[in-house]
Formats: sequence, structure tokens, C-alpha cells
Amino acid sequence: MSVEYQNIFTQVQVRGPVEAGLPADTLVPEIWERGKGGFFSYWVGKLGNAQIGPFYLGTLGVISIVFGTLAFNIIGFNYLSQVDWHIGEFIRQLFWLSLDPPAPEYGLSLFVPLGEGGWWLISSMCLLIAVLFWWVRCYSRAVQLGMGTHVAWAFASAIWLFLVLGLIRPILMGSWSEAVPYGIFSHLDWTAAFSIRYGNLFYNPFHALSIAFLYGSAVLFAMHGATILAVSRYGGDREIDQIFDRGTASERAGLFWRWVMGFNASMESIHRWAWWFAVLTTLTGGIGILLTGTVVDNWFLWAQKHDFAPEYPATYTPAVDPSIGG
Ligand code: 07D
Repeated sequence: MSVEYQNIFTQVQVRGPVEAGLPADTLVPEIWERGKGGFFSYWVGKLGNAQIGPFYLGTLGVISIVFGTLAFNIIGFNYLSQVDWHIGEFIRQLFWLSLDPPAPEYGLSLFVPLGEGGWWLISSMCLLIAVLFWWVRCYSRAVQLGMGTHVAWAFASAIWLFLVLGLIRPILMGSWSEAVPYGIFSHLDWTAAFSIRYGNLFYNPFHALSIAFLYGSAVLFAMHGATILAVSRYGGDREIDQIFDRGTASERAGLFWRWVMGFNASMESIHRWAWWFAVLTTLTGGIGILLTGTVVDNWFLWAQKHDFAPEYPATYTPAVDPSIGG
């Protein structure tokens, strides 16, 4: 048998009793009993920890899952009804099916015929409740474990963009029809149409910022993941222990980056870099979408006004609209 190099990333799958972790009432008394079960999966162990469970299913989790399941099923059954309840067609056309928001004439009405956007409104409300309750669960589980709430705040940034797209901007624009439809290709079409309608989103500086942070997140993650893997043979996976030690994986990793680009992030700061880049992707994105149609109607003209998109040459003759004649 070949001996594989082992670090805490590549754990040998030793099977002992299921590890329950801290008692659930470590810090705050609980009304919920944490699940007792838990099992091991070899293949899951290839991706992460081999142990699955025990789960903590609190009130917030139950509410979130119930409303999330409702949203998912309302969307799915609407798709099914669109193909006359034919399962084969449902599968064949899945990517083209869509549950759309109400048409513009309904404005912000909450009473819309079910088949004309009413189901979209109901599923959106369910989805909103599910996402918000999942956020509170995420926050309260962290507090329960005596952790910081960094994950919850990063999640809040994603929810901010989600809320701007589906709730805040449509309300400011006075119509649910502004919101994103629930469908694979329909939401892609919506995205492209949105960009064209508002004069090319590339000229929206917040879209640009969002892209910079998105790409930046990918680069940082690649650099950090690769660096830690590269020094895991020296114990780099014990990141935090190594911050103050000499001769460690950490020191080599830092030295490597100082050799390569003259600067190195620290074991702690790299995680702050990653957190901020990820959070700023959706934070700036939400600002960009919020401004579109509310404050700025055409990003290309806006960019021309601010001297970073070219003016058309003076010789340019505008096309004549044939319906007006001329
Ligand atoms: C969407 C929000 C958080 C999600 C949450 C999830 C559930 C359950 C279940 C439905 C991802 C809640 C829900 C858990 C769901 C059920 C059953 C996060 C989201 C909380 N763009 N663009 C961005 C690029 C162009 C356009 C961001 C690149 C064109 C629009 C990002 C290019 C056009 C919008 C980005 C490019 C256009 C965006 C998204 C290149 C036409 C947005 C960031 C190279 C196609 C969004 C400011 C993100 C935004 C957005 C990248 C091109 C339109 C940086 C790389 C010019 C309309 N674009 N884009 O993390 O924020 O999303 O814009 O061409 O709304 Mg863009």
C-alpha cells in the first residue's frame, strides 16, 4: 500500500464514534435538543469531513426550510402547469420555463391573478422569509458557538443584492415587473435586457467595481488556496498556530510572496482580504443596480457626460426613425 502524504487537509478516515462537538447549550440555554444522529461517508470524506450530522434544526431553521420548500415547489408546479403537467416536457424544457413577475400594469399591487404574476408574488414572499430566517439562523448559531458573526455579515451582503434586485428597486420603480423572473434562461435574458435598457451596464461604475471584486476574489482565493496547499507539507494547514512561529510554513509562504511580488499578506490579513473582496462584490453590485433607472437612465450617456465614454464624431448623422418619416 502506498503511503499518502498526510496533513490535516488529507485526514486518514479513522472511524471512531460520531463527534458531537460542544454541547448545544454551551453559552445560551436552548429550547431545542440537538439531533443525536450522525454518520460517515467515505466519498464525502474525499471532499471535506467524512462525518455528516448531527444537524441542529431550530425554530428558525424549520421556518426557513418550510418557506424555502414552498417557494421551490410553487416555482416547480408553475413550470409543470406550463407544460400541461407532462413530466417529460418539464425535463426537456426546464431551462426555458419561467415564473415571471406581474406585468407593468399591475404596478406594486399585491392582489394579482395567480396566473398573471400572483404566484410569482407568493413565491417571492416565501423566498424572502426563507432567506431572512436563514440569515438569523446563521447569526444565532454563530453567537451560540461563541464565534464572531463574520459569516452572517458576508451573507448579509449577498442578501443586500438579492433584495435590491427583487424588492427594493422594484418598489422604487413602482412596479413588480422590474424584478427578476424565476427561470434559467429567463433570468439571463432579463440580465441582458436590463443592461441594454439602461445603456450598457459596463459603463455603470458600480458594476465595474463589482466585477473587480469578483475577479479579485477569485485571484485571492487561488493565491491563498495554492499557497497553503504548497506549504501544507510544513504544517501550513495549522495556519493560525504559525503566525508567531519562526521557520514555519507560514514564514516560507510569506517569504515566497515577498520574493515574487515584494509584499505578503499575513495569515490573518489574507482572510480579511478575502472577506472584504467577497463582501464588496455584492455590496457595490447592489448599489449599482439600485442607481439604475432610479438615478441614472442611461449609463453610456452618463459616461459620456463624465468624459470617460467617447462622444460620437461630429460627422455622425443620426438614423431617422422610419415610423416618423423625414
Ligand atoms: C445574484 C445575489 C445573492 C443571492 C442570494 C441567494 C437563494 C435560493 C432558490 C429561486 C451573485 C438567495 C436565494 C438561496 C434561490 C430558488 C428556488 C449574487 C447574487 C442571497 N458582468 N450584471 C453582476 C459580470 C454584463 C448585469 C455581478 C462580468 C453585461 C446585471 C458581477 C461580465 C450585462 C447585473 C457581474 C458582465 C450584465 C450584473 C454579480 C463580463 C448583460 C446584476 C455579482 C465579463 C449580460 C449584478 C451591478 C454576484 C450586479 C451583476 C459580472 C457583463 C448585466 C460582478 C464578469 C454587460 C443586470 N455582473 N453584465 O456576486 O450586481 O452575483 O450588477 O461580461 O444585477 Mg454583469
